[in-house]
Amino acid sequence: MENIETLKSQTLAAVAAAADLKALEEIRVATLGKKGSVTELMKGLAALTPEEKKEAGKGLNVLKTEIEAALDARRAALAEAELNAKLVSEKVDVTLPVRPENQGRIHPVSKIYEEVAAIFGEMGFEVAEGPDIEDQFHNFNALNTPANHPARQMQDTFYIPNPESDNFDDSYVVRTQTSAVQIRTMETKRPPIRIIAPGRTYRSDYDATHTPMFHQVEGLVIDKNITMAHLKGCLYDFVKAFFELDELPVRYRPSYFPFTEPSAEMDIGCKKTKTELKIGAGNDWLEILGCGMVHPNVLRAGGIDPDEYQGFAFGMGMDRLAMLKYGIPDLRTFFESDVRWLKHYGFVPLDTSSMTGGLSNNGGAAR
Ligand code: 2NL
Repeated sequence: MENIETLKSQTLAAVAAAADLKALEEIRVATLGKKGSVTELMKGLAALTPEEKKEAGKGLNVLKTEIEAALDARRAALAEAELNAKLVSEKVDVTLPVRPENQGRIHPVSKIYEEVAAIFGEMGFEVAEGPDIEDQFHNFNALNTPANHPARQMQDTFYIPNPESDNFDDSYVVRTQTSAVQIRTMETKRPPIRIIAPGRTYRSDYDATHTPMFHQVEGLVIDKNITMAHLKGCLYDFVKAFFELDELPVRYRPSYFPFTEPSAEMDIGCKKTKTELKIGAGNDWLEILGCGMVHPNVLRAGGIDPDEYQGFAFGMGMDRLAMLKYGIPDLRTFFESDVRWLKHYGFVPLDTSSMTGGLSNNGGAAR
């Protein structure tokens, strides 16, 4: 027993003094290992009488348990100390100003989102958002796009199976346009309605001007006595504010969308040369958006009486707006997450877009 007490105090002192995990492991091997001191003592039990064996064995078991517990506790304490040392050595002072070379950039599409929201916000529009995954009613049927319509074709639309139904009509879609957001607004709010719906949209297409995920902004105005003149005035003000030009020729061409009647496409004036596209006065035209008067069937689907209310709507691609405004040639590069690209085309985070404080702030050092 003398032996055991001495061994115990020596071992526990050594454990307490161990400076690292390696030292702890050496103590474990020296006491509890195959040839360790405690193990040797246990082997010695064989030579004792049954009475002696019982008592000494119990003492050794207690000793073994105590040493194991001390080792575990010291191991945990060392691990915590190691973590604390790491936290101190890797401390970051978040109040320090960002080094210019490390500063992040706002993606051009986010910038366009802010600019579009600032312009329409000034005109009294609210921003509405909705889910990326839609049912076919909100994405198609409610938009006067019936089941056999070409716009629904499998090659353009990404369908998502409905786990609760084998009927194809019940499958979901990743929205092909943001119009469903406006349908949902009509279902829940009474006119006057004045909203824009910016967000991600999806179509199965991929080349220099098409990516399977892209960004759209649609707009919807519904009130009594809304006419095409309101549409034209609103969109004219928008394009002038967006391209930051006092003079910008525009024209409307007749078009077709299932959800508007009549429908039109709006072009803005520009000058195209072999190497450059300059927006403003010139001999050429550039298509910028689609628009029209909301089809009575669409108003009805949203629970609005077309005999009492009329509306106009429009839709445009925000990625395309970014390409045109900031001269970015290939849409695919938008979504490659290349930091060099983002450094070149991105925007300084604190330069917010506003109609009074500057829309694009692109005169600064890094745009
Ligand atoms: C385009 C054309 C357009 C709309 C979108 C719309 C939404 C509702 C009702 C009526 Cl809820 N219309 N949206 C209308 C005309 C054109 O988008 O070229 N987009 C990229």
